[in-house]
Amino acid sequence: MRKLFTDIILMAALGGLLGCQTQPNSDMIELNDNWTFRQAGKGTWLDARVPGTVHTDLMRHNKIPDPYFRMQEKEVQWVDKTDWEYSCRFQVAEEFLEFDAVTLECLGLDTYADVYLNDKLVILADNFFVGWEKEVKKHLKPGENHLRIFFHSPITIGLQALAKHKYGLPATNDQSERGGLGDKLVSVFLRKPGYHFGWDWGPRLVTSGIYRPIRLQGWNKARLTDVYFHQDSLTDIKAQLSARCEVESLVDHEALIEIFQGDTLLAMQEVAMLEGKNKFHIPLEIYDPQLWWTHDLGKPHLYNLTARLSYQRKPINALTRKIGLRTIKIVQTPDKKGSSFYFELNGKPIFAKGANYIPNDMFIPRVGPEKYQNLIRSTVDANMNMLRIWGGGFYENDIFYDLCNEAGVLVWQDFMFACSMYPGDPEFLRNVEEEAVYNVKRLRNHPCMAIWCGNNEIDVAWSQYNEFMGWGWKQQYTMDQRRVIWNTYDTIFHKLLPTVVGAHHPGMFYWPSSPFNIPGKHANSHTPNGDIHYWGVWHAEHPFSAYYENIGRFMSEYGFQSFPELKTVKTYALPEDWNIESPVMAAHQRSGIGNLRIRSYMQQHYRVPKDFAQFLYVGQLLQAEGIKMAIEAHRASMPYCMGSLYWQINDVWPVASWSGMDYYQRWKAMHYFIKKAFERTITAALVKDGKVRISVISDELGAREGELRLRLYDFAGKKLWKKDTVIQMPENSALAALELPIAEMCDLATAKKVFLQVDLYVGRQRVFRNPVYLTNAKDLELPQQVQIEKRVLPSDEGYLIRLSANQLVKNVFLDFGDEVEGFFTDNYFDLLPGEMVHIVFRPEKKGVELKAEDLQVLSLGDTVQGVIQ
Ligand code: BMA
Repeated sequence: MRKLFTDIILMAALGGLLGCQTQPNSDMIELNDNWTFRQAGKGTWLDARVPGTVHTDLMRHNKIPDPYFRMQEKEVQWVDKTDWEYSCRFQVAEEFLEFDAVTLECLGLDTYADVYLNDKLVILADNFFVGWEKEVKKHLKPGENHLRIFFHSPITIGLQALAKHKYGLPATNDQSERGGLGDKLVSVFLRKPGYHFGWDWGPRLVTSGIYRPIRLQGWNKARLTDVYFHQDSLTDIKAQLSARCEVESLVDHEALIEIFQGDTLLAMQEVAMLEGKNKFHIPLEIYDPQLWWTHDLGKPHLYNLTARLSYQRKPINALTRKIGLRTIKIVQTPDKKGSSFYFELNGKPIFAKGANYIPNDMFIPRVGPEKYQNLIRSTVDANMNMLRIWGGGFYENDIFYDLCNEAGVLVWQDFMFACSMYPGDPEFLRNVEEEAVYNVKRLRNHPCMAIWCGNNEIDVAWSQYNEFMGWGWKQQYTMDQRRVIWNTYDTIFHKLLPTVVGAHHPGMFYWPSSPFNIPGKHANSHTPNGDIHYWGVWHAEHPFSAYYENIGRFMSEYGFQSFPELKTVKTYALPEDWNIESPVMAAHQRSGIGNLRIRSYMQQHYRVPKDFAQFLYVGQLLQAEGIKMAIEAHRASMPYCMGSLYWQINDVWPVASWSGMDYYQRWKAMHYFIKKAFERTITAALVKDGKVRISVISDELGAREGELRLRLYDFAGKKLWKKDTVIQMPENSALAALELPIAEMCDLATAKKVFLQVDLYVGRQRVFRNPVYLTNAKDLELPQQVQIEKRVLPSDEGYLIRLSANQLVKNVFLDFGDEVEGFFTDNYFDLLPGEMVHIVFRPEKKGVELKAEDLQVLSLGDTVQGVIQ
């Protein structure tokens, strides 16, 4: 049995590929059909879906209720405490057994699985994050064969491991109580996604199952098992690469390896294979290289490269990879304050704009390609160039990285460790090392890969070098236990993982933890090195303006919660639950302080609506305004700060959380606000201490002259004051452009009835518009019952919506009601008096007929009637 690296391998039956022949030298039998399952040893066999999970199979047969609905999560907690069996009978033709070798490939098993082929134990799996393979020809027979997989309860395995370890280990988000385990935290002993055991945005659903495809691979003589196109050097003239090929051979023999770009032969080499595993490095060159860029800086050009293995002059198999030519590094140059921390792509410093990313579901196999496509499309649409795959989930499916490659989005990749300490027995360390090698090899060809990071927040949580910092973990242990726990941490994150990255992804930057400062010192909310997670806003109740005071070199986490919109709430809560304190709503709010925080910040900024739907809406505006301010603050501190990744872009289920898009991928107000705040050129305004401070930020790669045109209007559109200022915008820069005392524009009473329109012009073109309010939203005297002119016209993309009003309509929320699903190109925006706004609505289903009367409009002015005093 071996851990397998094949889920991006394209083992072509080379009948037609790059040459012609009659007898295929490899062939595949997919084993994803005809599966049945049952509780181990009990009950009847029911049909099962592969790839899938026990929970989703049980749901399909109505054996368990949908755990996402109301509080039904409770009712399914028994599922992870029993063993499950999956069984599949399949046919093998006599000719298939003529192959020299047949390999059984299981690309993903969740998690402790014994695989039997015709009653022979062939694989003993113990890690979710890797694939498995085994040569099984001798166990197969012509005709019917039988595959059976026994899944041990992960909880049982975890409890055994915990008992053996003698004392527990910290795992802050493991909701053991909810799983009926009291204080027994088992997640840390299992190499399985941490979030399955609960998180502060997710339920506890500890899955089992065959979560990636299974197949039999027949092959002759030899096969390529891996190819890595390592970029040795890159100039304007050429890229020098080496194709690092791994070949498994059944014979000692000569063979030929050729490298093609499309149909063009780039390199070839005769190789002498020995029986067993072989490694060959084949140099190749690509002239006039087209570089891979993030979408905001250029084109993400990809090359299709194929390595082909021939035996006795006949091609026998091939592997194809899409690669990109680019240099990526992290620049840490010492300066007066500390040292820089920024990504440099093809020699250009980039400000990383993006978000943290968690899995898209508790049940990973049911996330289809559309969900991934929509996620990456929404990333690009919102002007983001980086996503961080956070360490409590899983190393994503290939499609995620493929889409990032194509879209020009960089990936910050955590290893799968988060907010926990881990055991250090040799068996666990061996397992971690195999997992790291497997995934580094699987992901290293992707040009989107920008950094490998050891873990999420463990360095700061344990706080080895400062007794008074951290999350209070180490104080629970004896000095001996502390030494052991830290030594294990040190071994995994400072030795094992960087060694694996160095060996298998040479040149790629490794960062021990996020956040991380410098060796021997931990990150806090303003350390001048490395990255920072700033949670003072939210956890410590700092005001939003504190985003301007807690800035580091790279802000890799900060966030603020909101509820999803009512349409989404309706999928899990009945009308009688529509109160954020109801048990059902509370079950979909997993942060203990969540509701408290939302309420207290809302009281500071808005009038708190009594109406539930309006409360959800205002909550979304609150989140959007807060995170917009964070992004503006970070960008205004460029180049000191060179990255801003908010927590978190998506959700695993319908829930109140820090997400910008909910579980159904509906954009929250925040995602629309982020899209604007991440535009290449923006203005940012901070209203504080009776002044408006305006910054101009440009990510353009060239210097420009611009003009700031400021206009103060009342809510009926009457101009009260103006100022124009010419500004110089150097390339990639943030400029503190203006500081205006409010008193210079208007008196305090008027400040409640006006907005400052900040327009930035370059030449004749307006490149950014930002309406700025001089008081808190709750103090604004918003016009009531404003007449909005609405037009809804059929267009190529769906519908064109035209809106205008003669008075300000703040934070217009458009919706076509529960029956019509679709996407608005803008929403939650301020409709300024006299301005005509054009928006496109793309209905999900073609053929829906929509009219202006169908368009529902809610605005902030509508919410001030029924407020909680
Ligand atoms: C961050 C993350 C997560 C968590 C989030 C919200 O620190 O790393 O662990 O979900 O905070 O609390």
